[in-house]
Amino acid sequence: MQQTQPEQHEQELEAEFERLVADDQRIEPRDWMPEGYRKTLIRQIAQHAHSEIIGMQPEGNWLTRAPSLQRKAILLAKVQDEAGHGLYLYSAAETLGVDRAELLDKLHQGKQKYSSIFNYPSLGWADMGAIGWLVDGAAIVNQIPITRCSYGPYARAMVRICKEESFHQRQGFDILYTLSHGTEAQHQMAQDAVNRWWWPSVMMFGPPDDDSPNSAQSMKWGIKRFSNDELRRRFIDMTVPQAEVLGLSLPDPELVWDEENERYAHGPIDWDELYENIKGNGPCNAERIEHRVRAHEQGGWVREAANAYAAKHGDQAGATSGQSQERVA
Ligand code: BYC
Repeated sequence: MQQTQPEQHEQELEAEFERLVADDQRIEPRDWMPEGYRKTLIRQIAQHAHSEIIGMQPEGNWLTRAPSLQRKAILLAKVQDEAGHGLYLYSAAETLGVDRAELLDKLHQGKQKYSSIFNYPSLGWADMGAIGWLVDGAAIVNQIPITRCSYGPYARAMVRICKEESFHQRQGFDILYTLSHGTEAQHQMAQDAVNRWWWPSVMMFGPPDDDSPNSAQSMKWGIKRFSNDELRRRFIDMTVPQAEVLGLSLPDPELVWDEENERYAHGPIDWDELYENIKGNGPCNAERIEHRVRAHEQGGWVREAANAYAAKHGDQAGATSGQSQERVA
């Protein structure tokens, strides 16, 4: 059967897309892309952006209770970085033709996800150390490969984000090191926080490979470069020696060096805990969304003022653009 001209054109565009991906070049916003690729990116980038802004909550909880002015200033800078990461990522998602206001509505209505890790409570100051060391440590392992993602705006956003995450991880390590080498009570605080954040951090990488419906296609498209299990393994291998330097143990008696495979073997992961969390039944899911919706409503006047200012000054990138009614997330 003979092809119509539009069909032939579509095939050429698809071949060009596949060539760019195979050559490890970047797809840019105006390039043709398959609809599934666009949807997958919007899903992942939106979840990533939501994780950054929801991730401000467990630490925001401790800003007023930091033990010194210096610790407070550092934590404040870290939480502000996270807001910034959210903004880069919402901007990256907007290059795919969605509106950030629509993404935020989906987050608020529970129609889009954010990382499971932020549904755990931060119960003490040492949790700031454990979040920095383990959660940001896991984030770095997951995000460095995304600097090579096939979609240009996402990959470029990740370069700066990863640099900032390194500082975040380092500050967490420093908090834990100080506590671990302080009084016996401080050492116990650090150990307790690590005990509570270890398994959730291991789970952050997502379900095991044989239960990860999106991985195969995302890897073919160069959105993901490594599987969930591979990144999890790298995180564990990187973290165990750091725990030794901290003088803290990890809560897994089966964590031993496996000589033959040159990696750490670990105990069983409680996948039911992850699936329940993702379904909305983790310890803090409801609290996180309630807080987020309240903050959004209370910030409404800021968005109105920014839009009014942009309209007054004829700023095409502001409220006057049909693209986004809401420039301030
Ligand atoms: N939590 O097929 P799979 C940060 C979902 S923030 C919740 O493997 P995929 C920081 C998954 O979405 C860093 N949901 O999916 C901020 C999928 O559901 P849908 C956050 C999860 O996408 C502040 C389903 O399970 N990082 O560092 O191929 C302070 C099946 O999974 C989770 C990112 O967002 C989870 N843990 O792989 C401190 C990184 N895992 O969408 C630190 C970017 C899986 O089909 N994202 N699900 O309904 C990714 O790399 C990938 O999306 C994932 C999942 C590896 C997370």
